[in-house]
Amino acid sequence: MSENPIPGAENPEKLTGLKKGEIKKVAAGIPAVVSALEMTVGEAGFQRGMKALLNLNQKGGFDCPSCAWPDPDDERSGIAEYCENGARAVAEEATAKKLTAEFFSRHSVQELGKLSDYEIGGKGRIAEPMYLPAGGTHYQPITWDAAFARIGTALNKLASPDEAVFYTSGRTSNEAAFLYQLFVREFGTNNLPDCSNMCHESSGTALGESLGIGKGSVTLNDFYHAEVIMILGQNPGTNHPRMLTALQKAKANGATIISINPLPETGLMGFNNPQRVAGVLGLNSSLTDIFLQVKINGDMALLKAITLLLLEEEEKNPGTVFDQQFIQQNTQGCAEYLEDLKAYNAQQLAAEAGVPFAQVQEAARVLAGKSKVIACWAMGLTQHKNAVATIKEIVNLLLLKGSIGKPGAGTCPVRGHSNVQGDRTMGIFERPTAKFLDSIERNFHFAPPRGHGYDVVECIKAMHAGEAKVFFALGGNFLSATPDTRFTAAALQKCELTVHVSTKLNRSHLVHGQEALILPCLGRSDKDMRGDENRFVSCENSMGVIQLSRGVLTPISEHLLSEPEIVCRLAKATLGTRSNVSWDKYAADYDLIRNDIERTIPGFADYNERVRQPGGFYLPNCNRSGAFDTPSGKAHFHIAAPETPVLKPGELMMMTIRSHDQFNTTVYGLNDRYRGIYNERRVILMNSKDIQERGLQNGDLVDLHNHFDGIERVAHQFVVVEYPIPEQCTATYFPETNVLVPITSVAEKSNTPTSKMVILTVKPHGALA
Ligand SMILES: Nc1nc2c(c(=O)[nH]1)N[C@H]1C(S)=C(S)[C@@H](COP(=O)(O)OP(=O)(O)OC[C@H]3O[C@@H](n4cnc5c(=O)[nH]c(N)nc54)[C@H](O)[C@@H]3O)O[C@H]1N2
Ligand SMILES: Nc1nc2c(c(=O)[nH]1)N[C@H]1C(S)=C(S)[C@@H](COP(=O)(O)OP(=O)(O)OC[C@H]3O[C@@H](n4cnc5c(=O)[nH]c(N)nc54)[C@H](O)[C@@H]3O)O[C@H]1N2
Ligand SMILES: [Mo]
Repeated sequence: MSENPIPGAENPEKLTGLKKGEIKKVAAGIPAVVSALEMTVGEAGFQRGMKALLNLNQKGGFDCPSCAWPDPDDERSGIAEYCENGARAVAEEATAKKLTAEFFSRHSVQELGKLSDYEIGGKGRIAEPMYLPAGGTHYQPITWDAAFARIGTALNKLASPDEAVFYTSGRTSNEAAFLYQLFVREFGTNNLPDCSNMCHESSGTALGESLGIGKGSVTLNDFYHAEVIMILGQNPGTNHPRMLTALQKAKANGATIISINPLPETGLMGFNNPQRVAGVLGLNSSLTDIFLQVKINGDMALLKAITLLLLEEEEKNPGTVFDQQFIQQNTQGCAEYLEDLKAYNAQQLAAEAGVPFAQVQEAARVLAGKSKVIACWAMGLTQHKNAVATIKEIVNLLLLKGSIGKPGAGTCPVRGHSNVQGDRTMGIFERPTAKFLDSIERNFHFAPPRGHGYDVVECIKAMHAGEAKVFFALGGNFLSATPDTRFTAAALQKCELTVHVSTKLNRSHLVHGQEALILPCLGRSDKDMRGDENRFVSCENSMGVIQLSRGVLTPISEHLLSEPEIVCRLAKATLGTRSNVSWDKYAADYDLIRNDIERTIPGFADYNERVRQPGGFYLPNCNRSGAFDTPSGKAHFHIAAPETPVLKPGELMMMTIRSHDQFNTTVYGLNDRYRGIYNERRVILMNSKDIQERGLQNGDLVDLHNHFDGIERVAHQFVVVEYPIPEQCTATYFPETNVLVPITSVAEKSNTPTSKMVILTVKPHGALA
């Protein structure tokens, strides 16, 4: 059995009462607009809510905190360039409800831990700094000065700077992220784990090794010139709704869309564009032309099957399918890759992937005749043991088609958090390059540590082993987002001090170290006033565009600080006269932070001037200009075999995914409208045959068991929902099932938890293990 449950660490294993509806055929349209408006206005009040929505993603307004999909470079929708889920993310932040010291004096930490994530999130914005002393039962107010002094003392007492860990979630602005890593490195460690470690780390690793840059190569404009768009392991209807608008336009321009997913996700299948009259009136367009319903992690086998069919066609008619000139001039390892590929059998690969061979042939036929291909992917690919190899397989296919570095073609890892890509650009990385550290050293005149720091999984293990003692988080909800909840909760409890810079209350505040602090900060939609100036910060979207973000709402409390100010005061309190950096200067004037980013990080020339231009500016991207920043200067083919897990009798594969009503660990509601699931999050989507084989029925109550590494992990009380998902595959929502994701099951090279591949046995609720 994994560690004993720690009070407050998990969502209560309580059911809320499933109501089943139909799986929706189209996404968005009127219901989405209505639901978004209702929520924003309901949470924030009419004036506040409308003000926020009217400024969302407008040039000069604030960047939507919901995802990293780019805004159009040219015209933006007059009403609001937002989607239902963007509006909900804003509603969460713009809420008029607030948590003051009085709230915390009325509710003990233990009592709050008994609430569900949905209930916790609904409590409101944290309104003042709060402190939980050792042995305390209730958070109590603390002044900002005393809070920073407390952290400084705890950090300076450590035997080594490496005993502290500094986590970042992806909503942090470029300015705050740059200062944060600068402080952490001057303090003396590279322990900078971030949410990216659990998210697109596999993409960064694969693309870096194959193409010389860890970011995608396409711009939004490329979508409008593409001939084929492949979408693998992504549910844009829920998680990147504005992407559907781009896909719709691409399709109108003639692109064929191939979707690869175990689930027929509503947004991919059909889409109503709420920004257009036709969409609001309910006229829908189907998006996907070819749907390949792979088994979980069948992607590598499927990609190889497609590529093998392409190779056969190319051999019959040389020069008609592959771009031989591109391959010759720009790549290395092609001949070896094709040699290896020939050893496979396409029909067997298709069977392994679980996709009918005729459909694979159809996809190959489409790809054979086209030369401008975009591949998009997200968590369905990155959170697997062989994620890096699978993403390299996508690159192999694009390289054969010469589909990188020309208009209408390229790589598109669709990022999650709205500034997760920017945080990495700013140096939030536990394994910084020597070039980056040299630049820090040159510009700031201190010697940054050179050894690698901890990523997310490593830092959990270090805290669990007592080797890391202070945990600091700039945003996020570490406990609920990370794997193996019981193990992680025990790890956090072993810390001397846990600190969270947060907008809203979450479970990570409730399972804490001996002492704990919550530091409340301004969110994206909040005004950041200094004198009568409303200051702005900047972010980088999924396609490398840097744009300013300026809030419009009056903060709910005068006690909130901006993230850059928090970092400056933390640095001063910790480093004092030891520091070479003028922290006061940065806190007073963000232009000075941007000037120093410009000096330190390539691509930011004239940062202050260009960020003020409407729409911002693009960072340089070697792939986009046809170059590959690898040691050889060439793009690399990589060879790897598909890895189909061998399931023991009775075992199933489980992917942990997002419902429509959540943003990661923030639960907006209990519905997953597109999948026809209402009022319940404790569900397991199963194939009808798997249900029958276990003597179960639709609606039965089951417990989920995982036995990885000889440890038993159990999550109780899930309702069986019959769903069109391939046999042996199941799906549940995170964070509820993070108790089942083993901390020791990670992707090769990227160390990302394998959140899309948990091996399960499903038993009637209450049955003995
Ligand atoms: N509204 C909203 N927006 C969000 C978020 C949110 O929680 N809510 N989160 C943000 C963040 S941080 C991120 S990273 C993104 C996440 O965006 P997504 O990656 O779309 O999120 P998931 O729900 O994890 O969906 C994974 C998709 O992959 C499929 N899948 C699972 N396993 C496999 C597999 O083995 N192969 C294939 N081909 N497909 C598979 C699932 O069926 C599902 O459609 O969204 C961002 N935007
Ligand atoms: N099983 C499973 N686990 C997963 C995933 C999965 O698919 N399956 N997905 C993984 C992925 S892709 C990601 S990115 C991680 C997400 O991991 P995190 O980024 O750590 O989690 P979030 O839920 O996005 O963080 C929400 C909290 O951020 C705080 N917050 C919101 N806005 C702001 C702000 O502007 N400033 C500050 N300082 N705080 C703010 C609020 O207090 C809120 O409670 O989860 C990962 N975990
Ligand atoms: Mo993410």
